[in-house]
Amino acid sequence: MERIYIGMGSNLADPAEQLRSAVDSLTQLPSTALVGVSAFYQSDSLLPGQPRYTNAVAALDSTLAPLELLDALQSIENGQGRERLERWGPRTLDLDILLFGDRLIDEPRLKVPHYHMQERAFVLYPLAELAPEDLRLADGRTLADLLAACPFVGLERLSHA
Ligand code: PH2
Ligand code: MG
Ligand code: MG
Repeated sequence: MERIYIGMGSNLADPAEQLRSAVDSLTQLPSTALVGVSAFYQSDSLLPGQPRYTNAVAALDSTLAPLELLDALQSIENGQGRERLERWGPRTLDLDILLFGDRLIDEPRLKVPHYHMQERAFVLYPLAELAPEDLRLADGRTLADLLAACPFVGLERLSHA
């Protein structure tokens, strides 16, 4: 059993509803328990000219293998109308494996920890609602270190429901 953190994001077709529906699907995953979901946060897209994103983080305990979980997450994305037209295009649903226990994964389909999560406020602040501040990332920095280096700027915390 490993603790897994999933970054969730949407900037199309009622983003908060997309995230709620994704959480529902996470509860249906085999060999997996949903441990918690952060509040939802809104922020501007990293790419200008796109609608604002709604983001959240979910914590799972699972015995699935990383690529099994990735397949399951991609099928949830696809089930919610995700179209892969361009890298970083607007999307109905993005489910990213941020952390998978303390594993370092470097495979063509899956890199963990998720790239750039260390400096993204829309990942770190929701993650901090679920994970201990002494959680250590691969480079030795703790979540508390990363938060201290990442101002809470441009984020709007929404209520949960
Ligand atoms: N995801 C992207 C690109 N830009 N911006 C915000 N605010 N939130 C995201 O999740 C996000 C983004 C590609 O995955
Ligand atoms: Mg993403
Ligand atoms: Mg993604």
